[in-house]
Amino acid sequence: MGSGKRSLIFGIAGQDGSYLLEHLRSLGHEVFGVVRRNSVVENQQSRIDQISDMNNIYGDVTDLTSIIRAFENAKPDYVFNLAAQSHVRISFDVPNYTIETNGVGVLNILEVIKNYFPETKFYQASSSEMFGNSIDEDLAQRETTPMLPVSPYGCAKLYGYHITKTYRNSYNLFACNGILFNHESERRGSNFVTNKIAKNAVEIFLGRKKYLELGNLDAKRDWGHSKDYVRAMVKILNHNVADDFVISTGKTRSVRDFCKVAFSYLDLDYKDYVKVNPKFFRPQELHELRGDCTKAKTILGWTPKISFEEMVQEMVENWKNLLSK
Ligand code: F7E
Repeated sequence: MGSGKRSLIFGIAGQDGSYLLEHLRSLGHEVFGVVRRNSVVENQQSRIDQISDMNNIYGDVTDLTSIIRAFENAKPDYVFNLAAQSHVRISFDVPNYTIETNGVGVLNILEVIKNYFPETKFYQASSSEMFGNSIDEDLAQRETTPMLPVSPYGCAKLYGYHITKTYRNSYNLFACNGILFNHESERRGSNFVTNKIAKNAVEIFLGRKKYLELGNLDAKRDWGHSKDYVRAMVKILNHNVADDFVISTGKTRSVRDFCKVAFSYLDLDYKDYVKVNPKFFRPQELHELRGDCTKAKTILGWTPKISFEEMVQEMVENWKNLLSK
């Protein structure tokens, strides 16, 4: 049974976009998506091929006319902006592009909402990377923690965060930020550390590789599952007031810890295979993240359901299935 609601997702072909599409469908929404053109057509929609329909259009958040076209096509009640240059290290290589997409892209969507679709509810994918190395006394980050980003990615996301709040307060729009900590799954790109570890561990297990090269093994992140986090996005827009929420697990683990768990599923000791290569260091590192999502738990009734161990196992199993074919 349809809910009569219409949702538009910018970035529908990404990890979160694909899970959000499935979740919104399960809630009875009609879902529309914007995908970016990719020279390898198979890469364009690989995550949503199985679930895709005719409701996707080509577009880009840096291309205002394509945004307007997407809105006219979808006539959305809800808009989710998940479109981004999402790799923090690569943002040092393509800073202008990152700012244009992750910063100005948000403004472009907000301008369309303000001028033509002011009743539309808007979700902005903000990020824990905005905190940089700023940390509260209890070593956690929450909605009130000062934001001092340490990467072009973090700076661009901080602009997107503030412009969303500014448009909410200036024009009375229902515009919200989800401040999401790292979230992974088997659909995660394999140049992010979690899926890089999972993939390489399986390649080593299958005898196709001898070792895995990583950067900073002591960096700590608060890793949750993308499936849990897309549920939070919808809850944020279903709340009766527009607001900003941290979404996290509250637990922090190092890259080394991730290696330990992933390799152990294959009965391997990561210490025998993992090497540090400074090539993967960042010009500036964000050392530790641990999110306090008390506000989301209390106000939205959201809690993460998938454990860290289940998530790592899923990622390793996925590569085992793919690579042993
Ligand atoms: O790095 C360290 C690296 O690239 C995690 C994005 O979704 O979450 C993500 O950003 C940590 C960093 O994610 C390698 O230095 C070590 O400390 O998986 P990552 P990220 O940079 O935390 C935030 C919340 C977002 O919003 C972003 O869009 O792992 N690390 N060795 C490595 N990282 C990579 N990628 N590759 C390595 O070889």
